[in-house]
Amino acid sequence: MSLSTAVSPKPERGCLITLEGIEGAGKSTHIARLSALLSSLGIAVVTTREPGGSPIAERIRALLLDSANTGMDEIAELLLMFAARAEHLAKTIRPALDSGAWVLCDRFTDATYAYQGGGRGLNPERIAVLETLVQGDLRPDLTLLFDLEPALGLARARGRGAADRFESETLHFFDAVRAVYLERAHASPARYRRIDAAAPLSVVGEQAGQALRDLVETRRRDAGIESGAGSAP
Ligand code: Z5A
Repeated sequence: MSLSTAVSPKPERGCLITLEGIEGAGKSTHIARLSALLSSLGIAVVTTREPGGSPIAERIRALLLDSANTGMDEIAELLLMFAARAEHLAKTIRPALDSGAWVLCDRFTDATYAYQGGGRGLNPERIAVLETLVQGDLRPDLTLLFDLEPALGLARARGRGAADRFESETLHFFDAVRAVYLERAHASPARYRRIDAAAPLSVVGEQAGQALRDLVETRRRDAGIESGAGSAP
């Protein structure tokens, strides 16, 4: 018996899709609907978030968001973001992608460039070093950028109650965060889809859904699979 007949083929790696944007842009609202959309197309999906997404990473998240930790050193904050990400990748994201599932992640490394780079003013080259250390060559296949005026996003988010350590930042901080997101999207248009997050919920949902359908279509075409619900890419 030849070995090849006994081994099932390795599943094609899933896609990593990240949702980015400032506070209150609508990422958490839309992630569940996007997951349902992918499932309806016959794709296994894992939804997750950063910082967090695995037991140790969630404990690091609690440290990072705790408003009692005001004044945390900026490099410590950067390293904690990547420590959480290393755990998240090892325990959740890579196993899911390797099994062929698609991963929908509420924030990823673009948030580090935007918040620690733009907001805190850290050098993006330092962030890039950590990105390579922690991720190797893994990058998102698609990033949905929910773009919004910070004043509107903060008004939405602050309507929810007590602010965490990031929500307590100034409008100036969030302007800098948004500027980096927009620069990055402009620099790599093939990876990003900018979505006008000030539009009504249904319009935002339709734009985000279309971006995912386009990616599914591309993957199926590349794999030589006829398009249509029910057939995994
Ligand atoms: N952070 C970082 O600094 N560096 C990093 O590398 C990473 C993260 C990964 C995580 O906090 C913090 O960590 C984050 C950046 C930092 N802090 N900030 N700022 P989080 O996960 O708790 O916070 P978030 O990601 O910003 O979640 P959010 O505030 O909940 O935002 P959202 O998920 O985009 O918004 P939402 O919850 O879907 O919507 C907010 C409200 O607006 C809600 O009532 C919706 O019904 C409403 N909404 C949403 N869309 C619309 C539209 N289109 N019309 C009307 N109303 C709407």
